[in-house]
Amino acid sequence: EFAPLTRALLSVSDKTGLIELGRALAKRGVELLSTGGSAKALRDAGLEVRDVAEVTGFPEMMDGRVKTLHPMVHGGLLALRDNADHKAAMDEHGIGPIDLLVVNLYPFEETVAKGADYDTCVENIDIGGPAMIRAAAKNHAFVTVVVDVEDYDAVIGDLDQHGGKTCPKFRKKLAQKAYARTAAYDAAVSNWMAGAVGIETPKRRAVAGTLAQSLRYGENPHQNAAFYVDGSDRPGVATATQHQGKELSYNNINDTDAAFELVSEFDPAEGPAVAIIKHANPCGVARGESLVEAYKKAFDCDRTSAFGGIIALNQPLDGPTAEEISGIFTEVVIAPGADADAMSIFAKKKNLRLLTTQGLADPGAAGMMLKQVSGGYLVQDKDNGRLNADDLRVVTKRQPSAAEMADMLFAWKVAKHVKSNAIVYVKDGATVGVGAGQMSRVDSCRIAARKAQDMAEALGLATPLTQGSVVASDAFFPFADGLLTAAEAGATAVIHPGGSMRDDEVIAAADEAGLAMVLTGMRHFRH
Ligand code: 93A
Repeated sequence: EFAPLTRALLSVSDKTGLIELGRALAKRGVELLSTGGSAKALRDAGLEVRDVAEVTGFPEMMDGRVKTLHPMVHGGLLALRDNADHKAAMDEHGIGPIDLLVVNLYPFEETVAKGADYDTCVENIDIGGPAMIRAAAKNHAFVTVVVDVEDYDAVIGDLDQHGGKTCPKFRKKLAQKAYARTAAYDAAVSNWMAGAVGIETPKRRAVAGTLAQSLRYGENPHQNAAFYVDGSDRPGVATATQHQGKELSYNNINDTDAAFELVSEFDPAEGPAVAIIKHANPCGVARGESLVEAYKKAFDCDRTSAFGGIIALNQPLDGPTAEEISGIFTEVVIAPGADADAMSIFAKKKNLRLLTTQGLADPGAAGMMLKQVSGGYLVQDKDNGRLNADDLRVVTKRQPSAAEMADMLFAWKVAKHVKSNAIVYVKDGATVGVGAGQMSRVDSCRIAARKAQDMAEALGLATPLTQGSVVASDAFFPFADGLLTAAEAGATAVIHPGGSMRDDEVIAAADEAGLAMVLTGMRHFRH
């Protein structure tokens, strides 16, 4: 039969709540054992404490590196209380049981985060703490282990509920949490060391997450979900400040990320740009003379889809743009800042979430992407490929005009952020048709052109905006059909990677249709 708690060992770096816990335990007749600083804190509060050094018969030594690593401690934690041999060993060596272990570890993660030097980080690797935690957790049939200040109250509550014992289910839960803590701690140490010895492995990134937010649900309400952050301080959805509106959902975070990464492709020095995202795909991206003009142009690409969208700006939100955005229902706006006018306009829109960042994302920065498949993970570098006009090869008889070239580079940047097969029509620095996520490229060409046609009707235009546009394709045209569809829609220039077996056929078709075509030699699949 499991006996009431008799002895607790408290050894904590974070002394929050320690005195209260010590008092509550002492009041319930539990003897307190403790290490240097923890013992002092308890004693200063007037509590009776036994030093671990007295129990082990060894002083804490080597700057505290060896304080609890001793059979008098580990025997007390690991002994099976219902095993005759274990009992005999305890009697023979005078080992007393330790029924409750309360430890929080040397603040290794905080020390690294503070930018401490190498030796200081090493000195903050806790050895004795994890050893005790793992021992107590292994022996959860008899021992209660606490690694989180947040659990102190629950332990006292449990003791009271069970007449001075803890409940087996609760001990098991705490043991699991204890192993999660030591695993995360060791992961933090190995990540830091990987950095220190210059290893930048996918695995290193994959284990580097900490829970930032428990989400209400995932992509759908029956899916549980959470948001983990990797500790990076780069501008983005993970580090943005939310000024108003309810918590972001799983889909909001995904879409906001897509919007912000896309708009960050557009250097603010070259003027304002706006991206509107729905279901992780852009339904409008534009540059403008002003931010509000850029927004209007982006909105006019596909007004239907923009409803309930997520908007990203490459410049701080201003009053006129905020006013214009307020005209329809929008889920989230993310921008590198917002002025007072904009803030007061948005304040009236309680449901609209406004997020501000410290600058834009760096589209050229290295990063990792992680995707789960059944039975494993796919890990790859982030697609940070970028082009300059000099990388392009014109393959048609007709050279593109300067205006076509500018629009093609714009379309190419957008296509990188559209789910494959991606087709993007652009005119005068604004998308005018986006075809996303189709299994055949020609369908993406058709859908994008059809949507442009629909918008022309809605806006009362004589011809769709694809007339005189350019078109970008995220991968090569395997046949001439997609290209011819684009030409029919009125595109005059085409940008794509090239590299198809039928490039010659595709180029000949372009020449015949009088199109200008440039090859990038780089592909931007995105799935
Ligand atoms: O340096 S250690 O790895 N060696 C040990 O034997 C040991 N035992 C407990 N660190 C050790 N601890 C850690 O000391 C605990 O995990 C806790 O974080 C800290 C509490 O020290 P103090 O009570 O002196 O403030």
